[in-house]
Amino acid sequence: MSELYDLASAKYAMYGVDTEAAITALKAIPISIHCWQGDDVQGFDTTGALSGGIQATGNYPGRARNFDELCEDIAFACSLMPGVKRLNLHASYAVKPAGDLSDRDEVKPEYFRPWVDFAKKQGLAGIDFNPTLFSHPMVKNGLTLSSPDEEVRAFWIKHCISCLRISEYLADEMGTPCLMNIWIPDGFKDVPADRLGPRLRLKDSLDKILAAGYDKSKVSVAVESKVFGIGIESYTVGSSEFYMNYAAKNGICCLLDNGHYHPTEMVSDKIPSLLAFYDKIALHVTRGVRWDSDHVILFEDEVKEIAKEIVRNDAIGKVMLSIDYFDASINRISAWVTGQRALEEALLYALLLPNRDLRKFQDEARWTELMALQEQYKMLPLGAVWEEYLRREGMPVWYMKAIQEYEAGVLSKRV
Ligand code: RNT
Ligand code: ZN
Repeated sequence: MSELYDLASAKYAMYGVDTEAAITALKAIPISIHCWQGDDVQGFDTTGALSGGIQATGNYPGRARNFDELCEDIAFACSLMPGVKRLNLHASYAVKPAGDLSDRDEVKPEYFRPWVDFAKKQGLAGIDFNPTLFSHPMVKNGLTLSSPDEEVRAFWIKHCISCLRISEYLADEMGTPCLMNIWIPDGFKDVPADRLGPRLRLKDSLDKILAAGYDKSKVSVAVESKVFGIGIESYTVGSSEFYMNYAAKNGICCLLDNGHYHPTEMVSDKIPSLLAFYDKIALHVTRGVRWDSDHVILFEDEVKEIAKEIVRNDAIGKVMLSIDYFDASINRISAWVTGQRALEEALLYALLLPNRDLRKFQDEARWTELMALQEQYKMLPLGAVWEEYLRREGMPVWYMKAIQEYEAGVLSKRV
């Protein structure tokens, strides 16, 4: 143990906070690592551009172009990310046998066996899954599950049901439940003539997907709302109100992506609202800069607030955490690591807060002390505890040297 850590520990102890307990708790919080940061959300089943109102910008060299390269990159990134890690996959990352021309509606569990083998070999704690309802020719006029075209709806319903089977398979194989999250890009660029019709069709499609049945002890189904996307500015079918009501009435989960709300709307404030009603909630942690830009997460205020709401409400086991961003303008592995570490840092920050005292100040209306203590606390030696945590996880504090070596030895050869 370093001298610096000992001093930090003593300092936190003055506030009644145990740094050892915080490190132990942090180490056990699973974070699902999104596979799509490694290849700019390309996937393996289409060659076309990314669509659906989401965009990865930049052309930094070294993008993973296939399963082997993506696995190599994820494994390396994981070697620099502390804590318990899960893997978050999209259906578009199916590994099909050569010559298999089946479409997304026929996606099968066996296509994910190579991922299961990889995850087990890497010691990942589980796999989460997402049907992929974008970047595909069956997204017609920008619509999927809410399309007025019955054939389009049927295709995507079948896709989602196939994904339920894959999610069950992943849960069986990994021995931990799988979160299956549905996000659709459906919406309109300009003022719609009918706002209700698409939502009723989406509701009906979701009903049909859930009616297919799935093992609830193995799979949690979540729906991810959004306010708008690029090219889909005026109306989004899967809005926050729509999905919150749908999830509440149908016993499924809400997934909150903190890039998916108006800029002054805070996901940190939504977490306790949902905790009052739901056993479980899911998060996509990202960083929106002026819009849902999916920048790399940094150790910033809103991420800290999100972490605080999870920790101080004893909701660590109730909130399923995934990271979700895609930056193609910098080294993609560094992007993964910086973002995952920022979320871990925020969780550590939250775990080290004197939450009992702060709550007492609030309950006793001691606003002056509440403000002063919250501010003073920001100056405590968090970095020393963070470095000790990394040391115990066997990871370097400054990881750029490893990234640069990997870039020279592996990424730069991908031409
Ligand atoms: C899009 C959503 C969605 C995607 C991934 C690829 O705005 O955030 O979660 O980022 O599914
Ligand atoms: Zn998301």
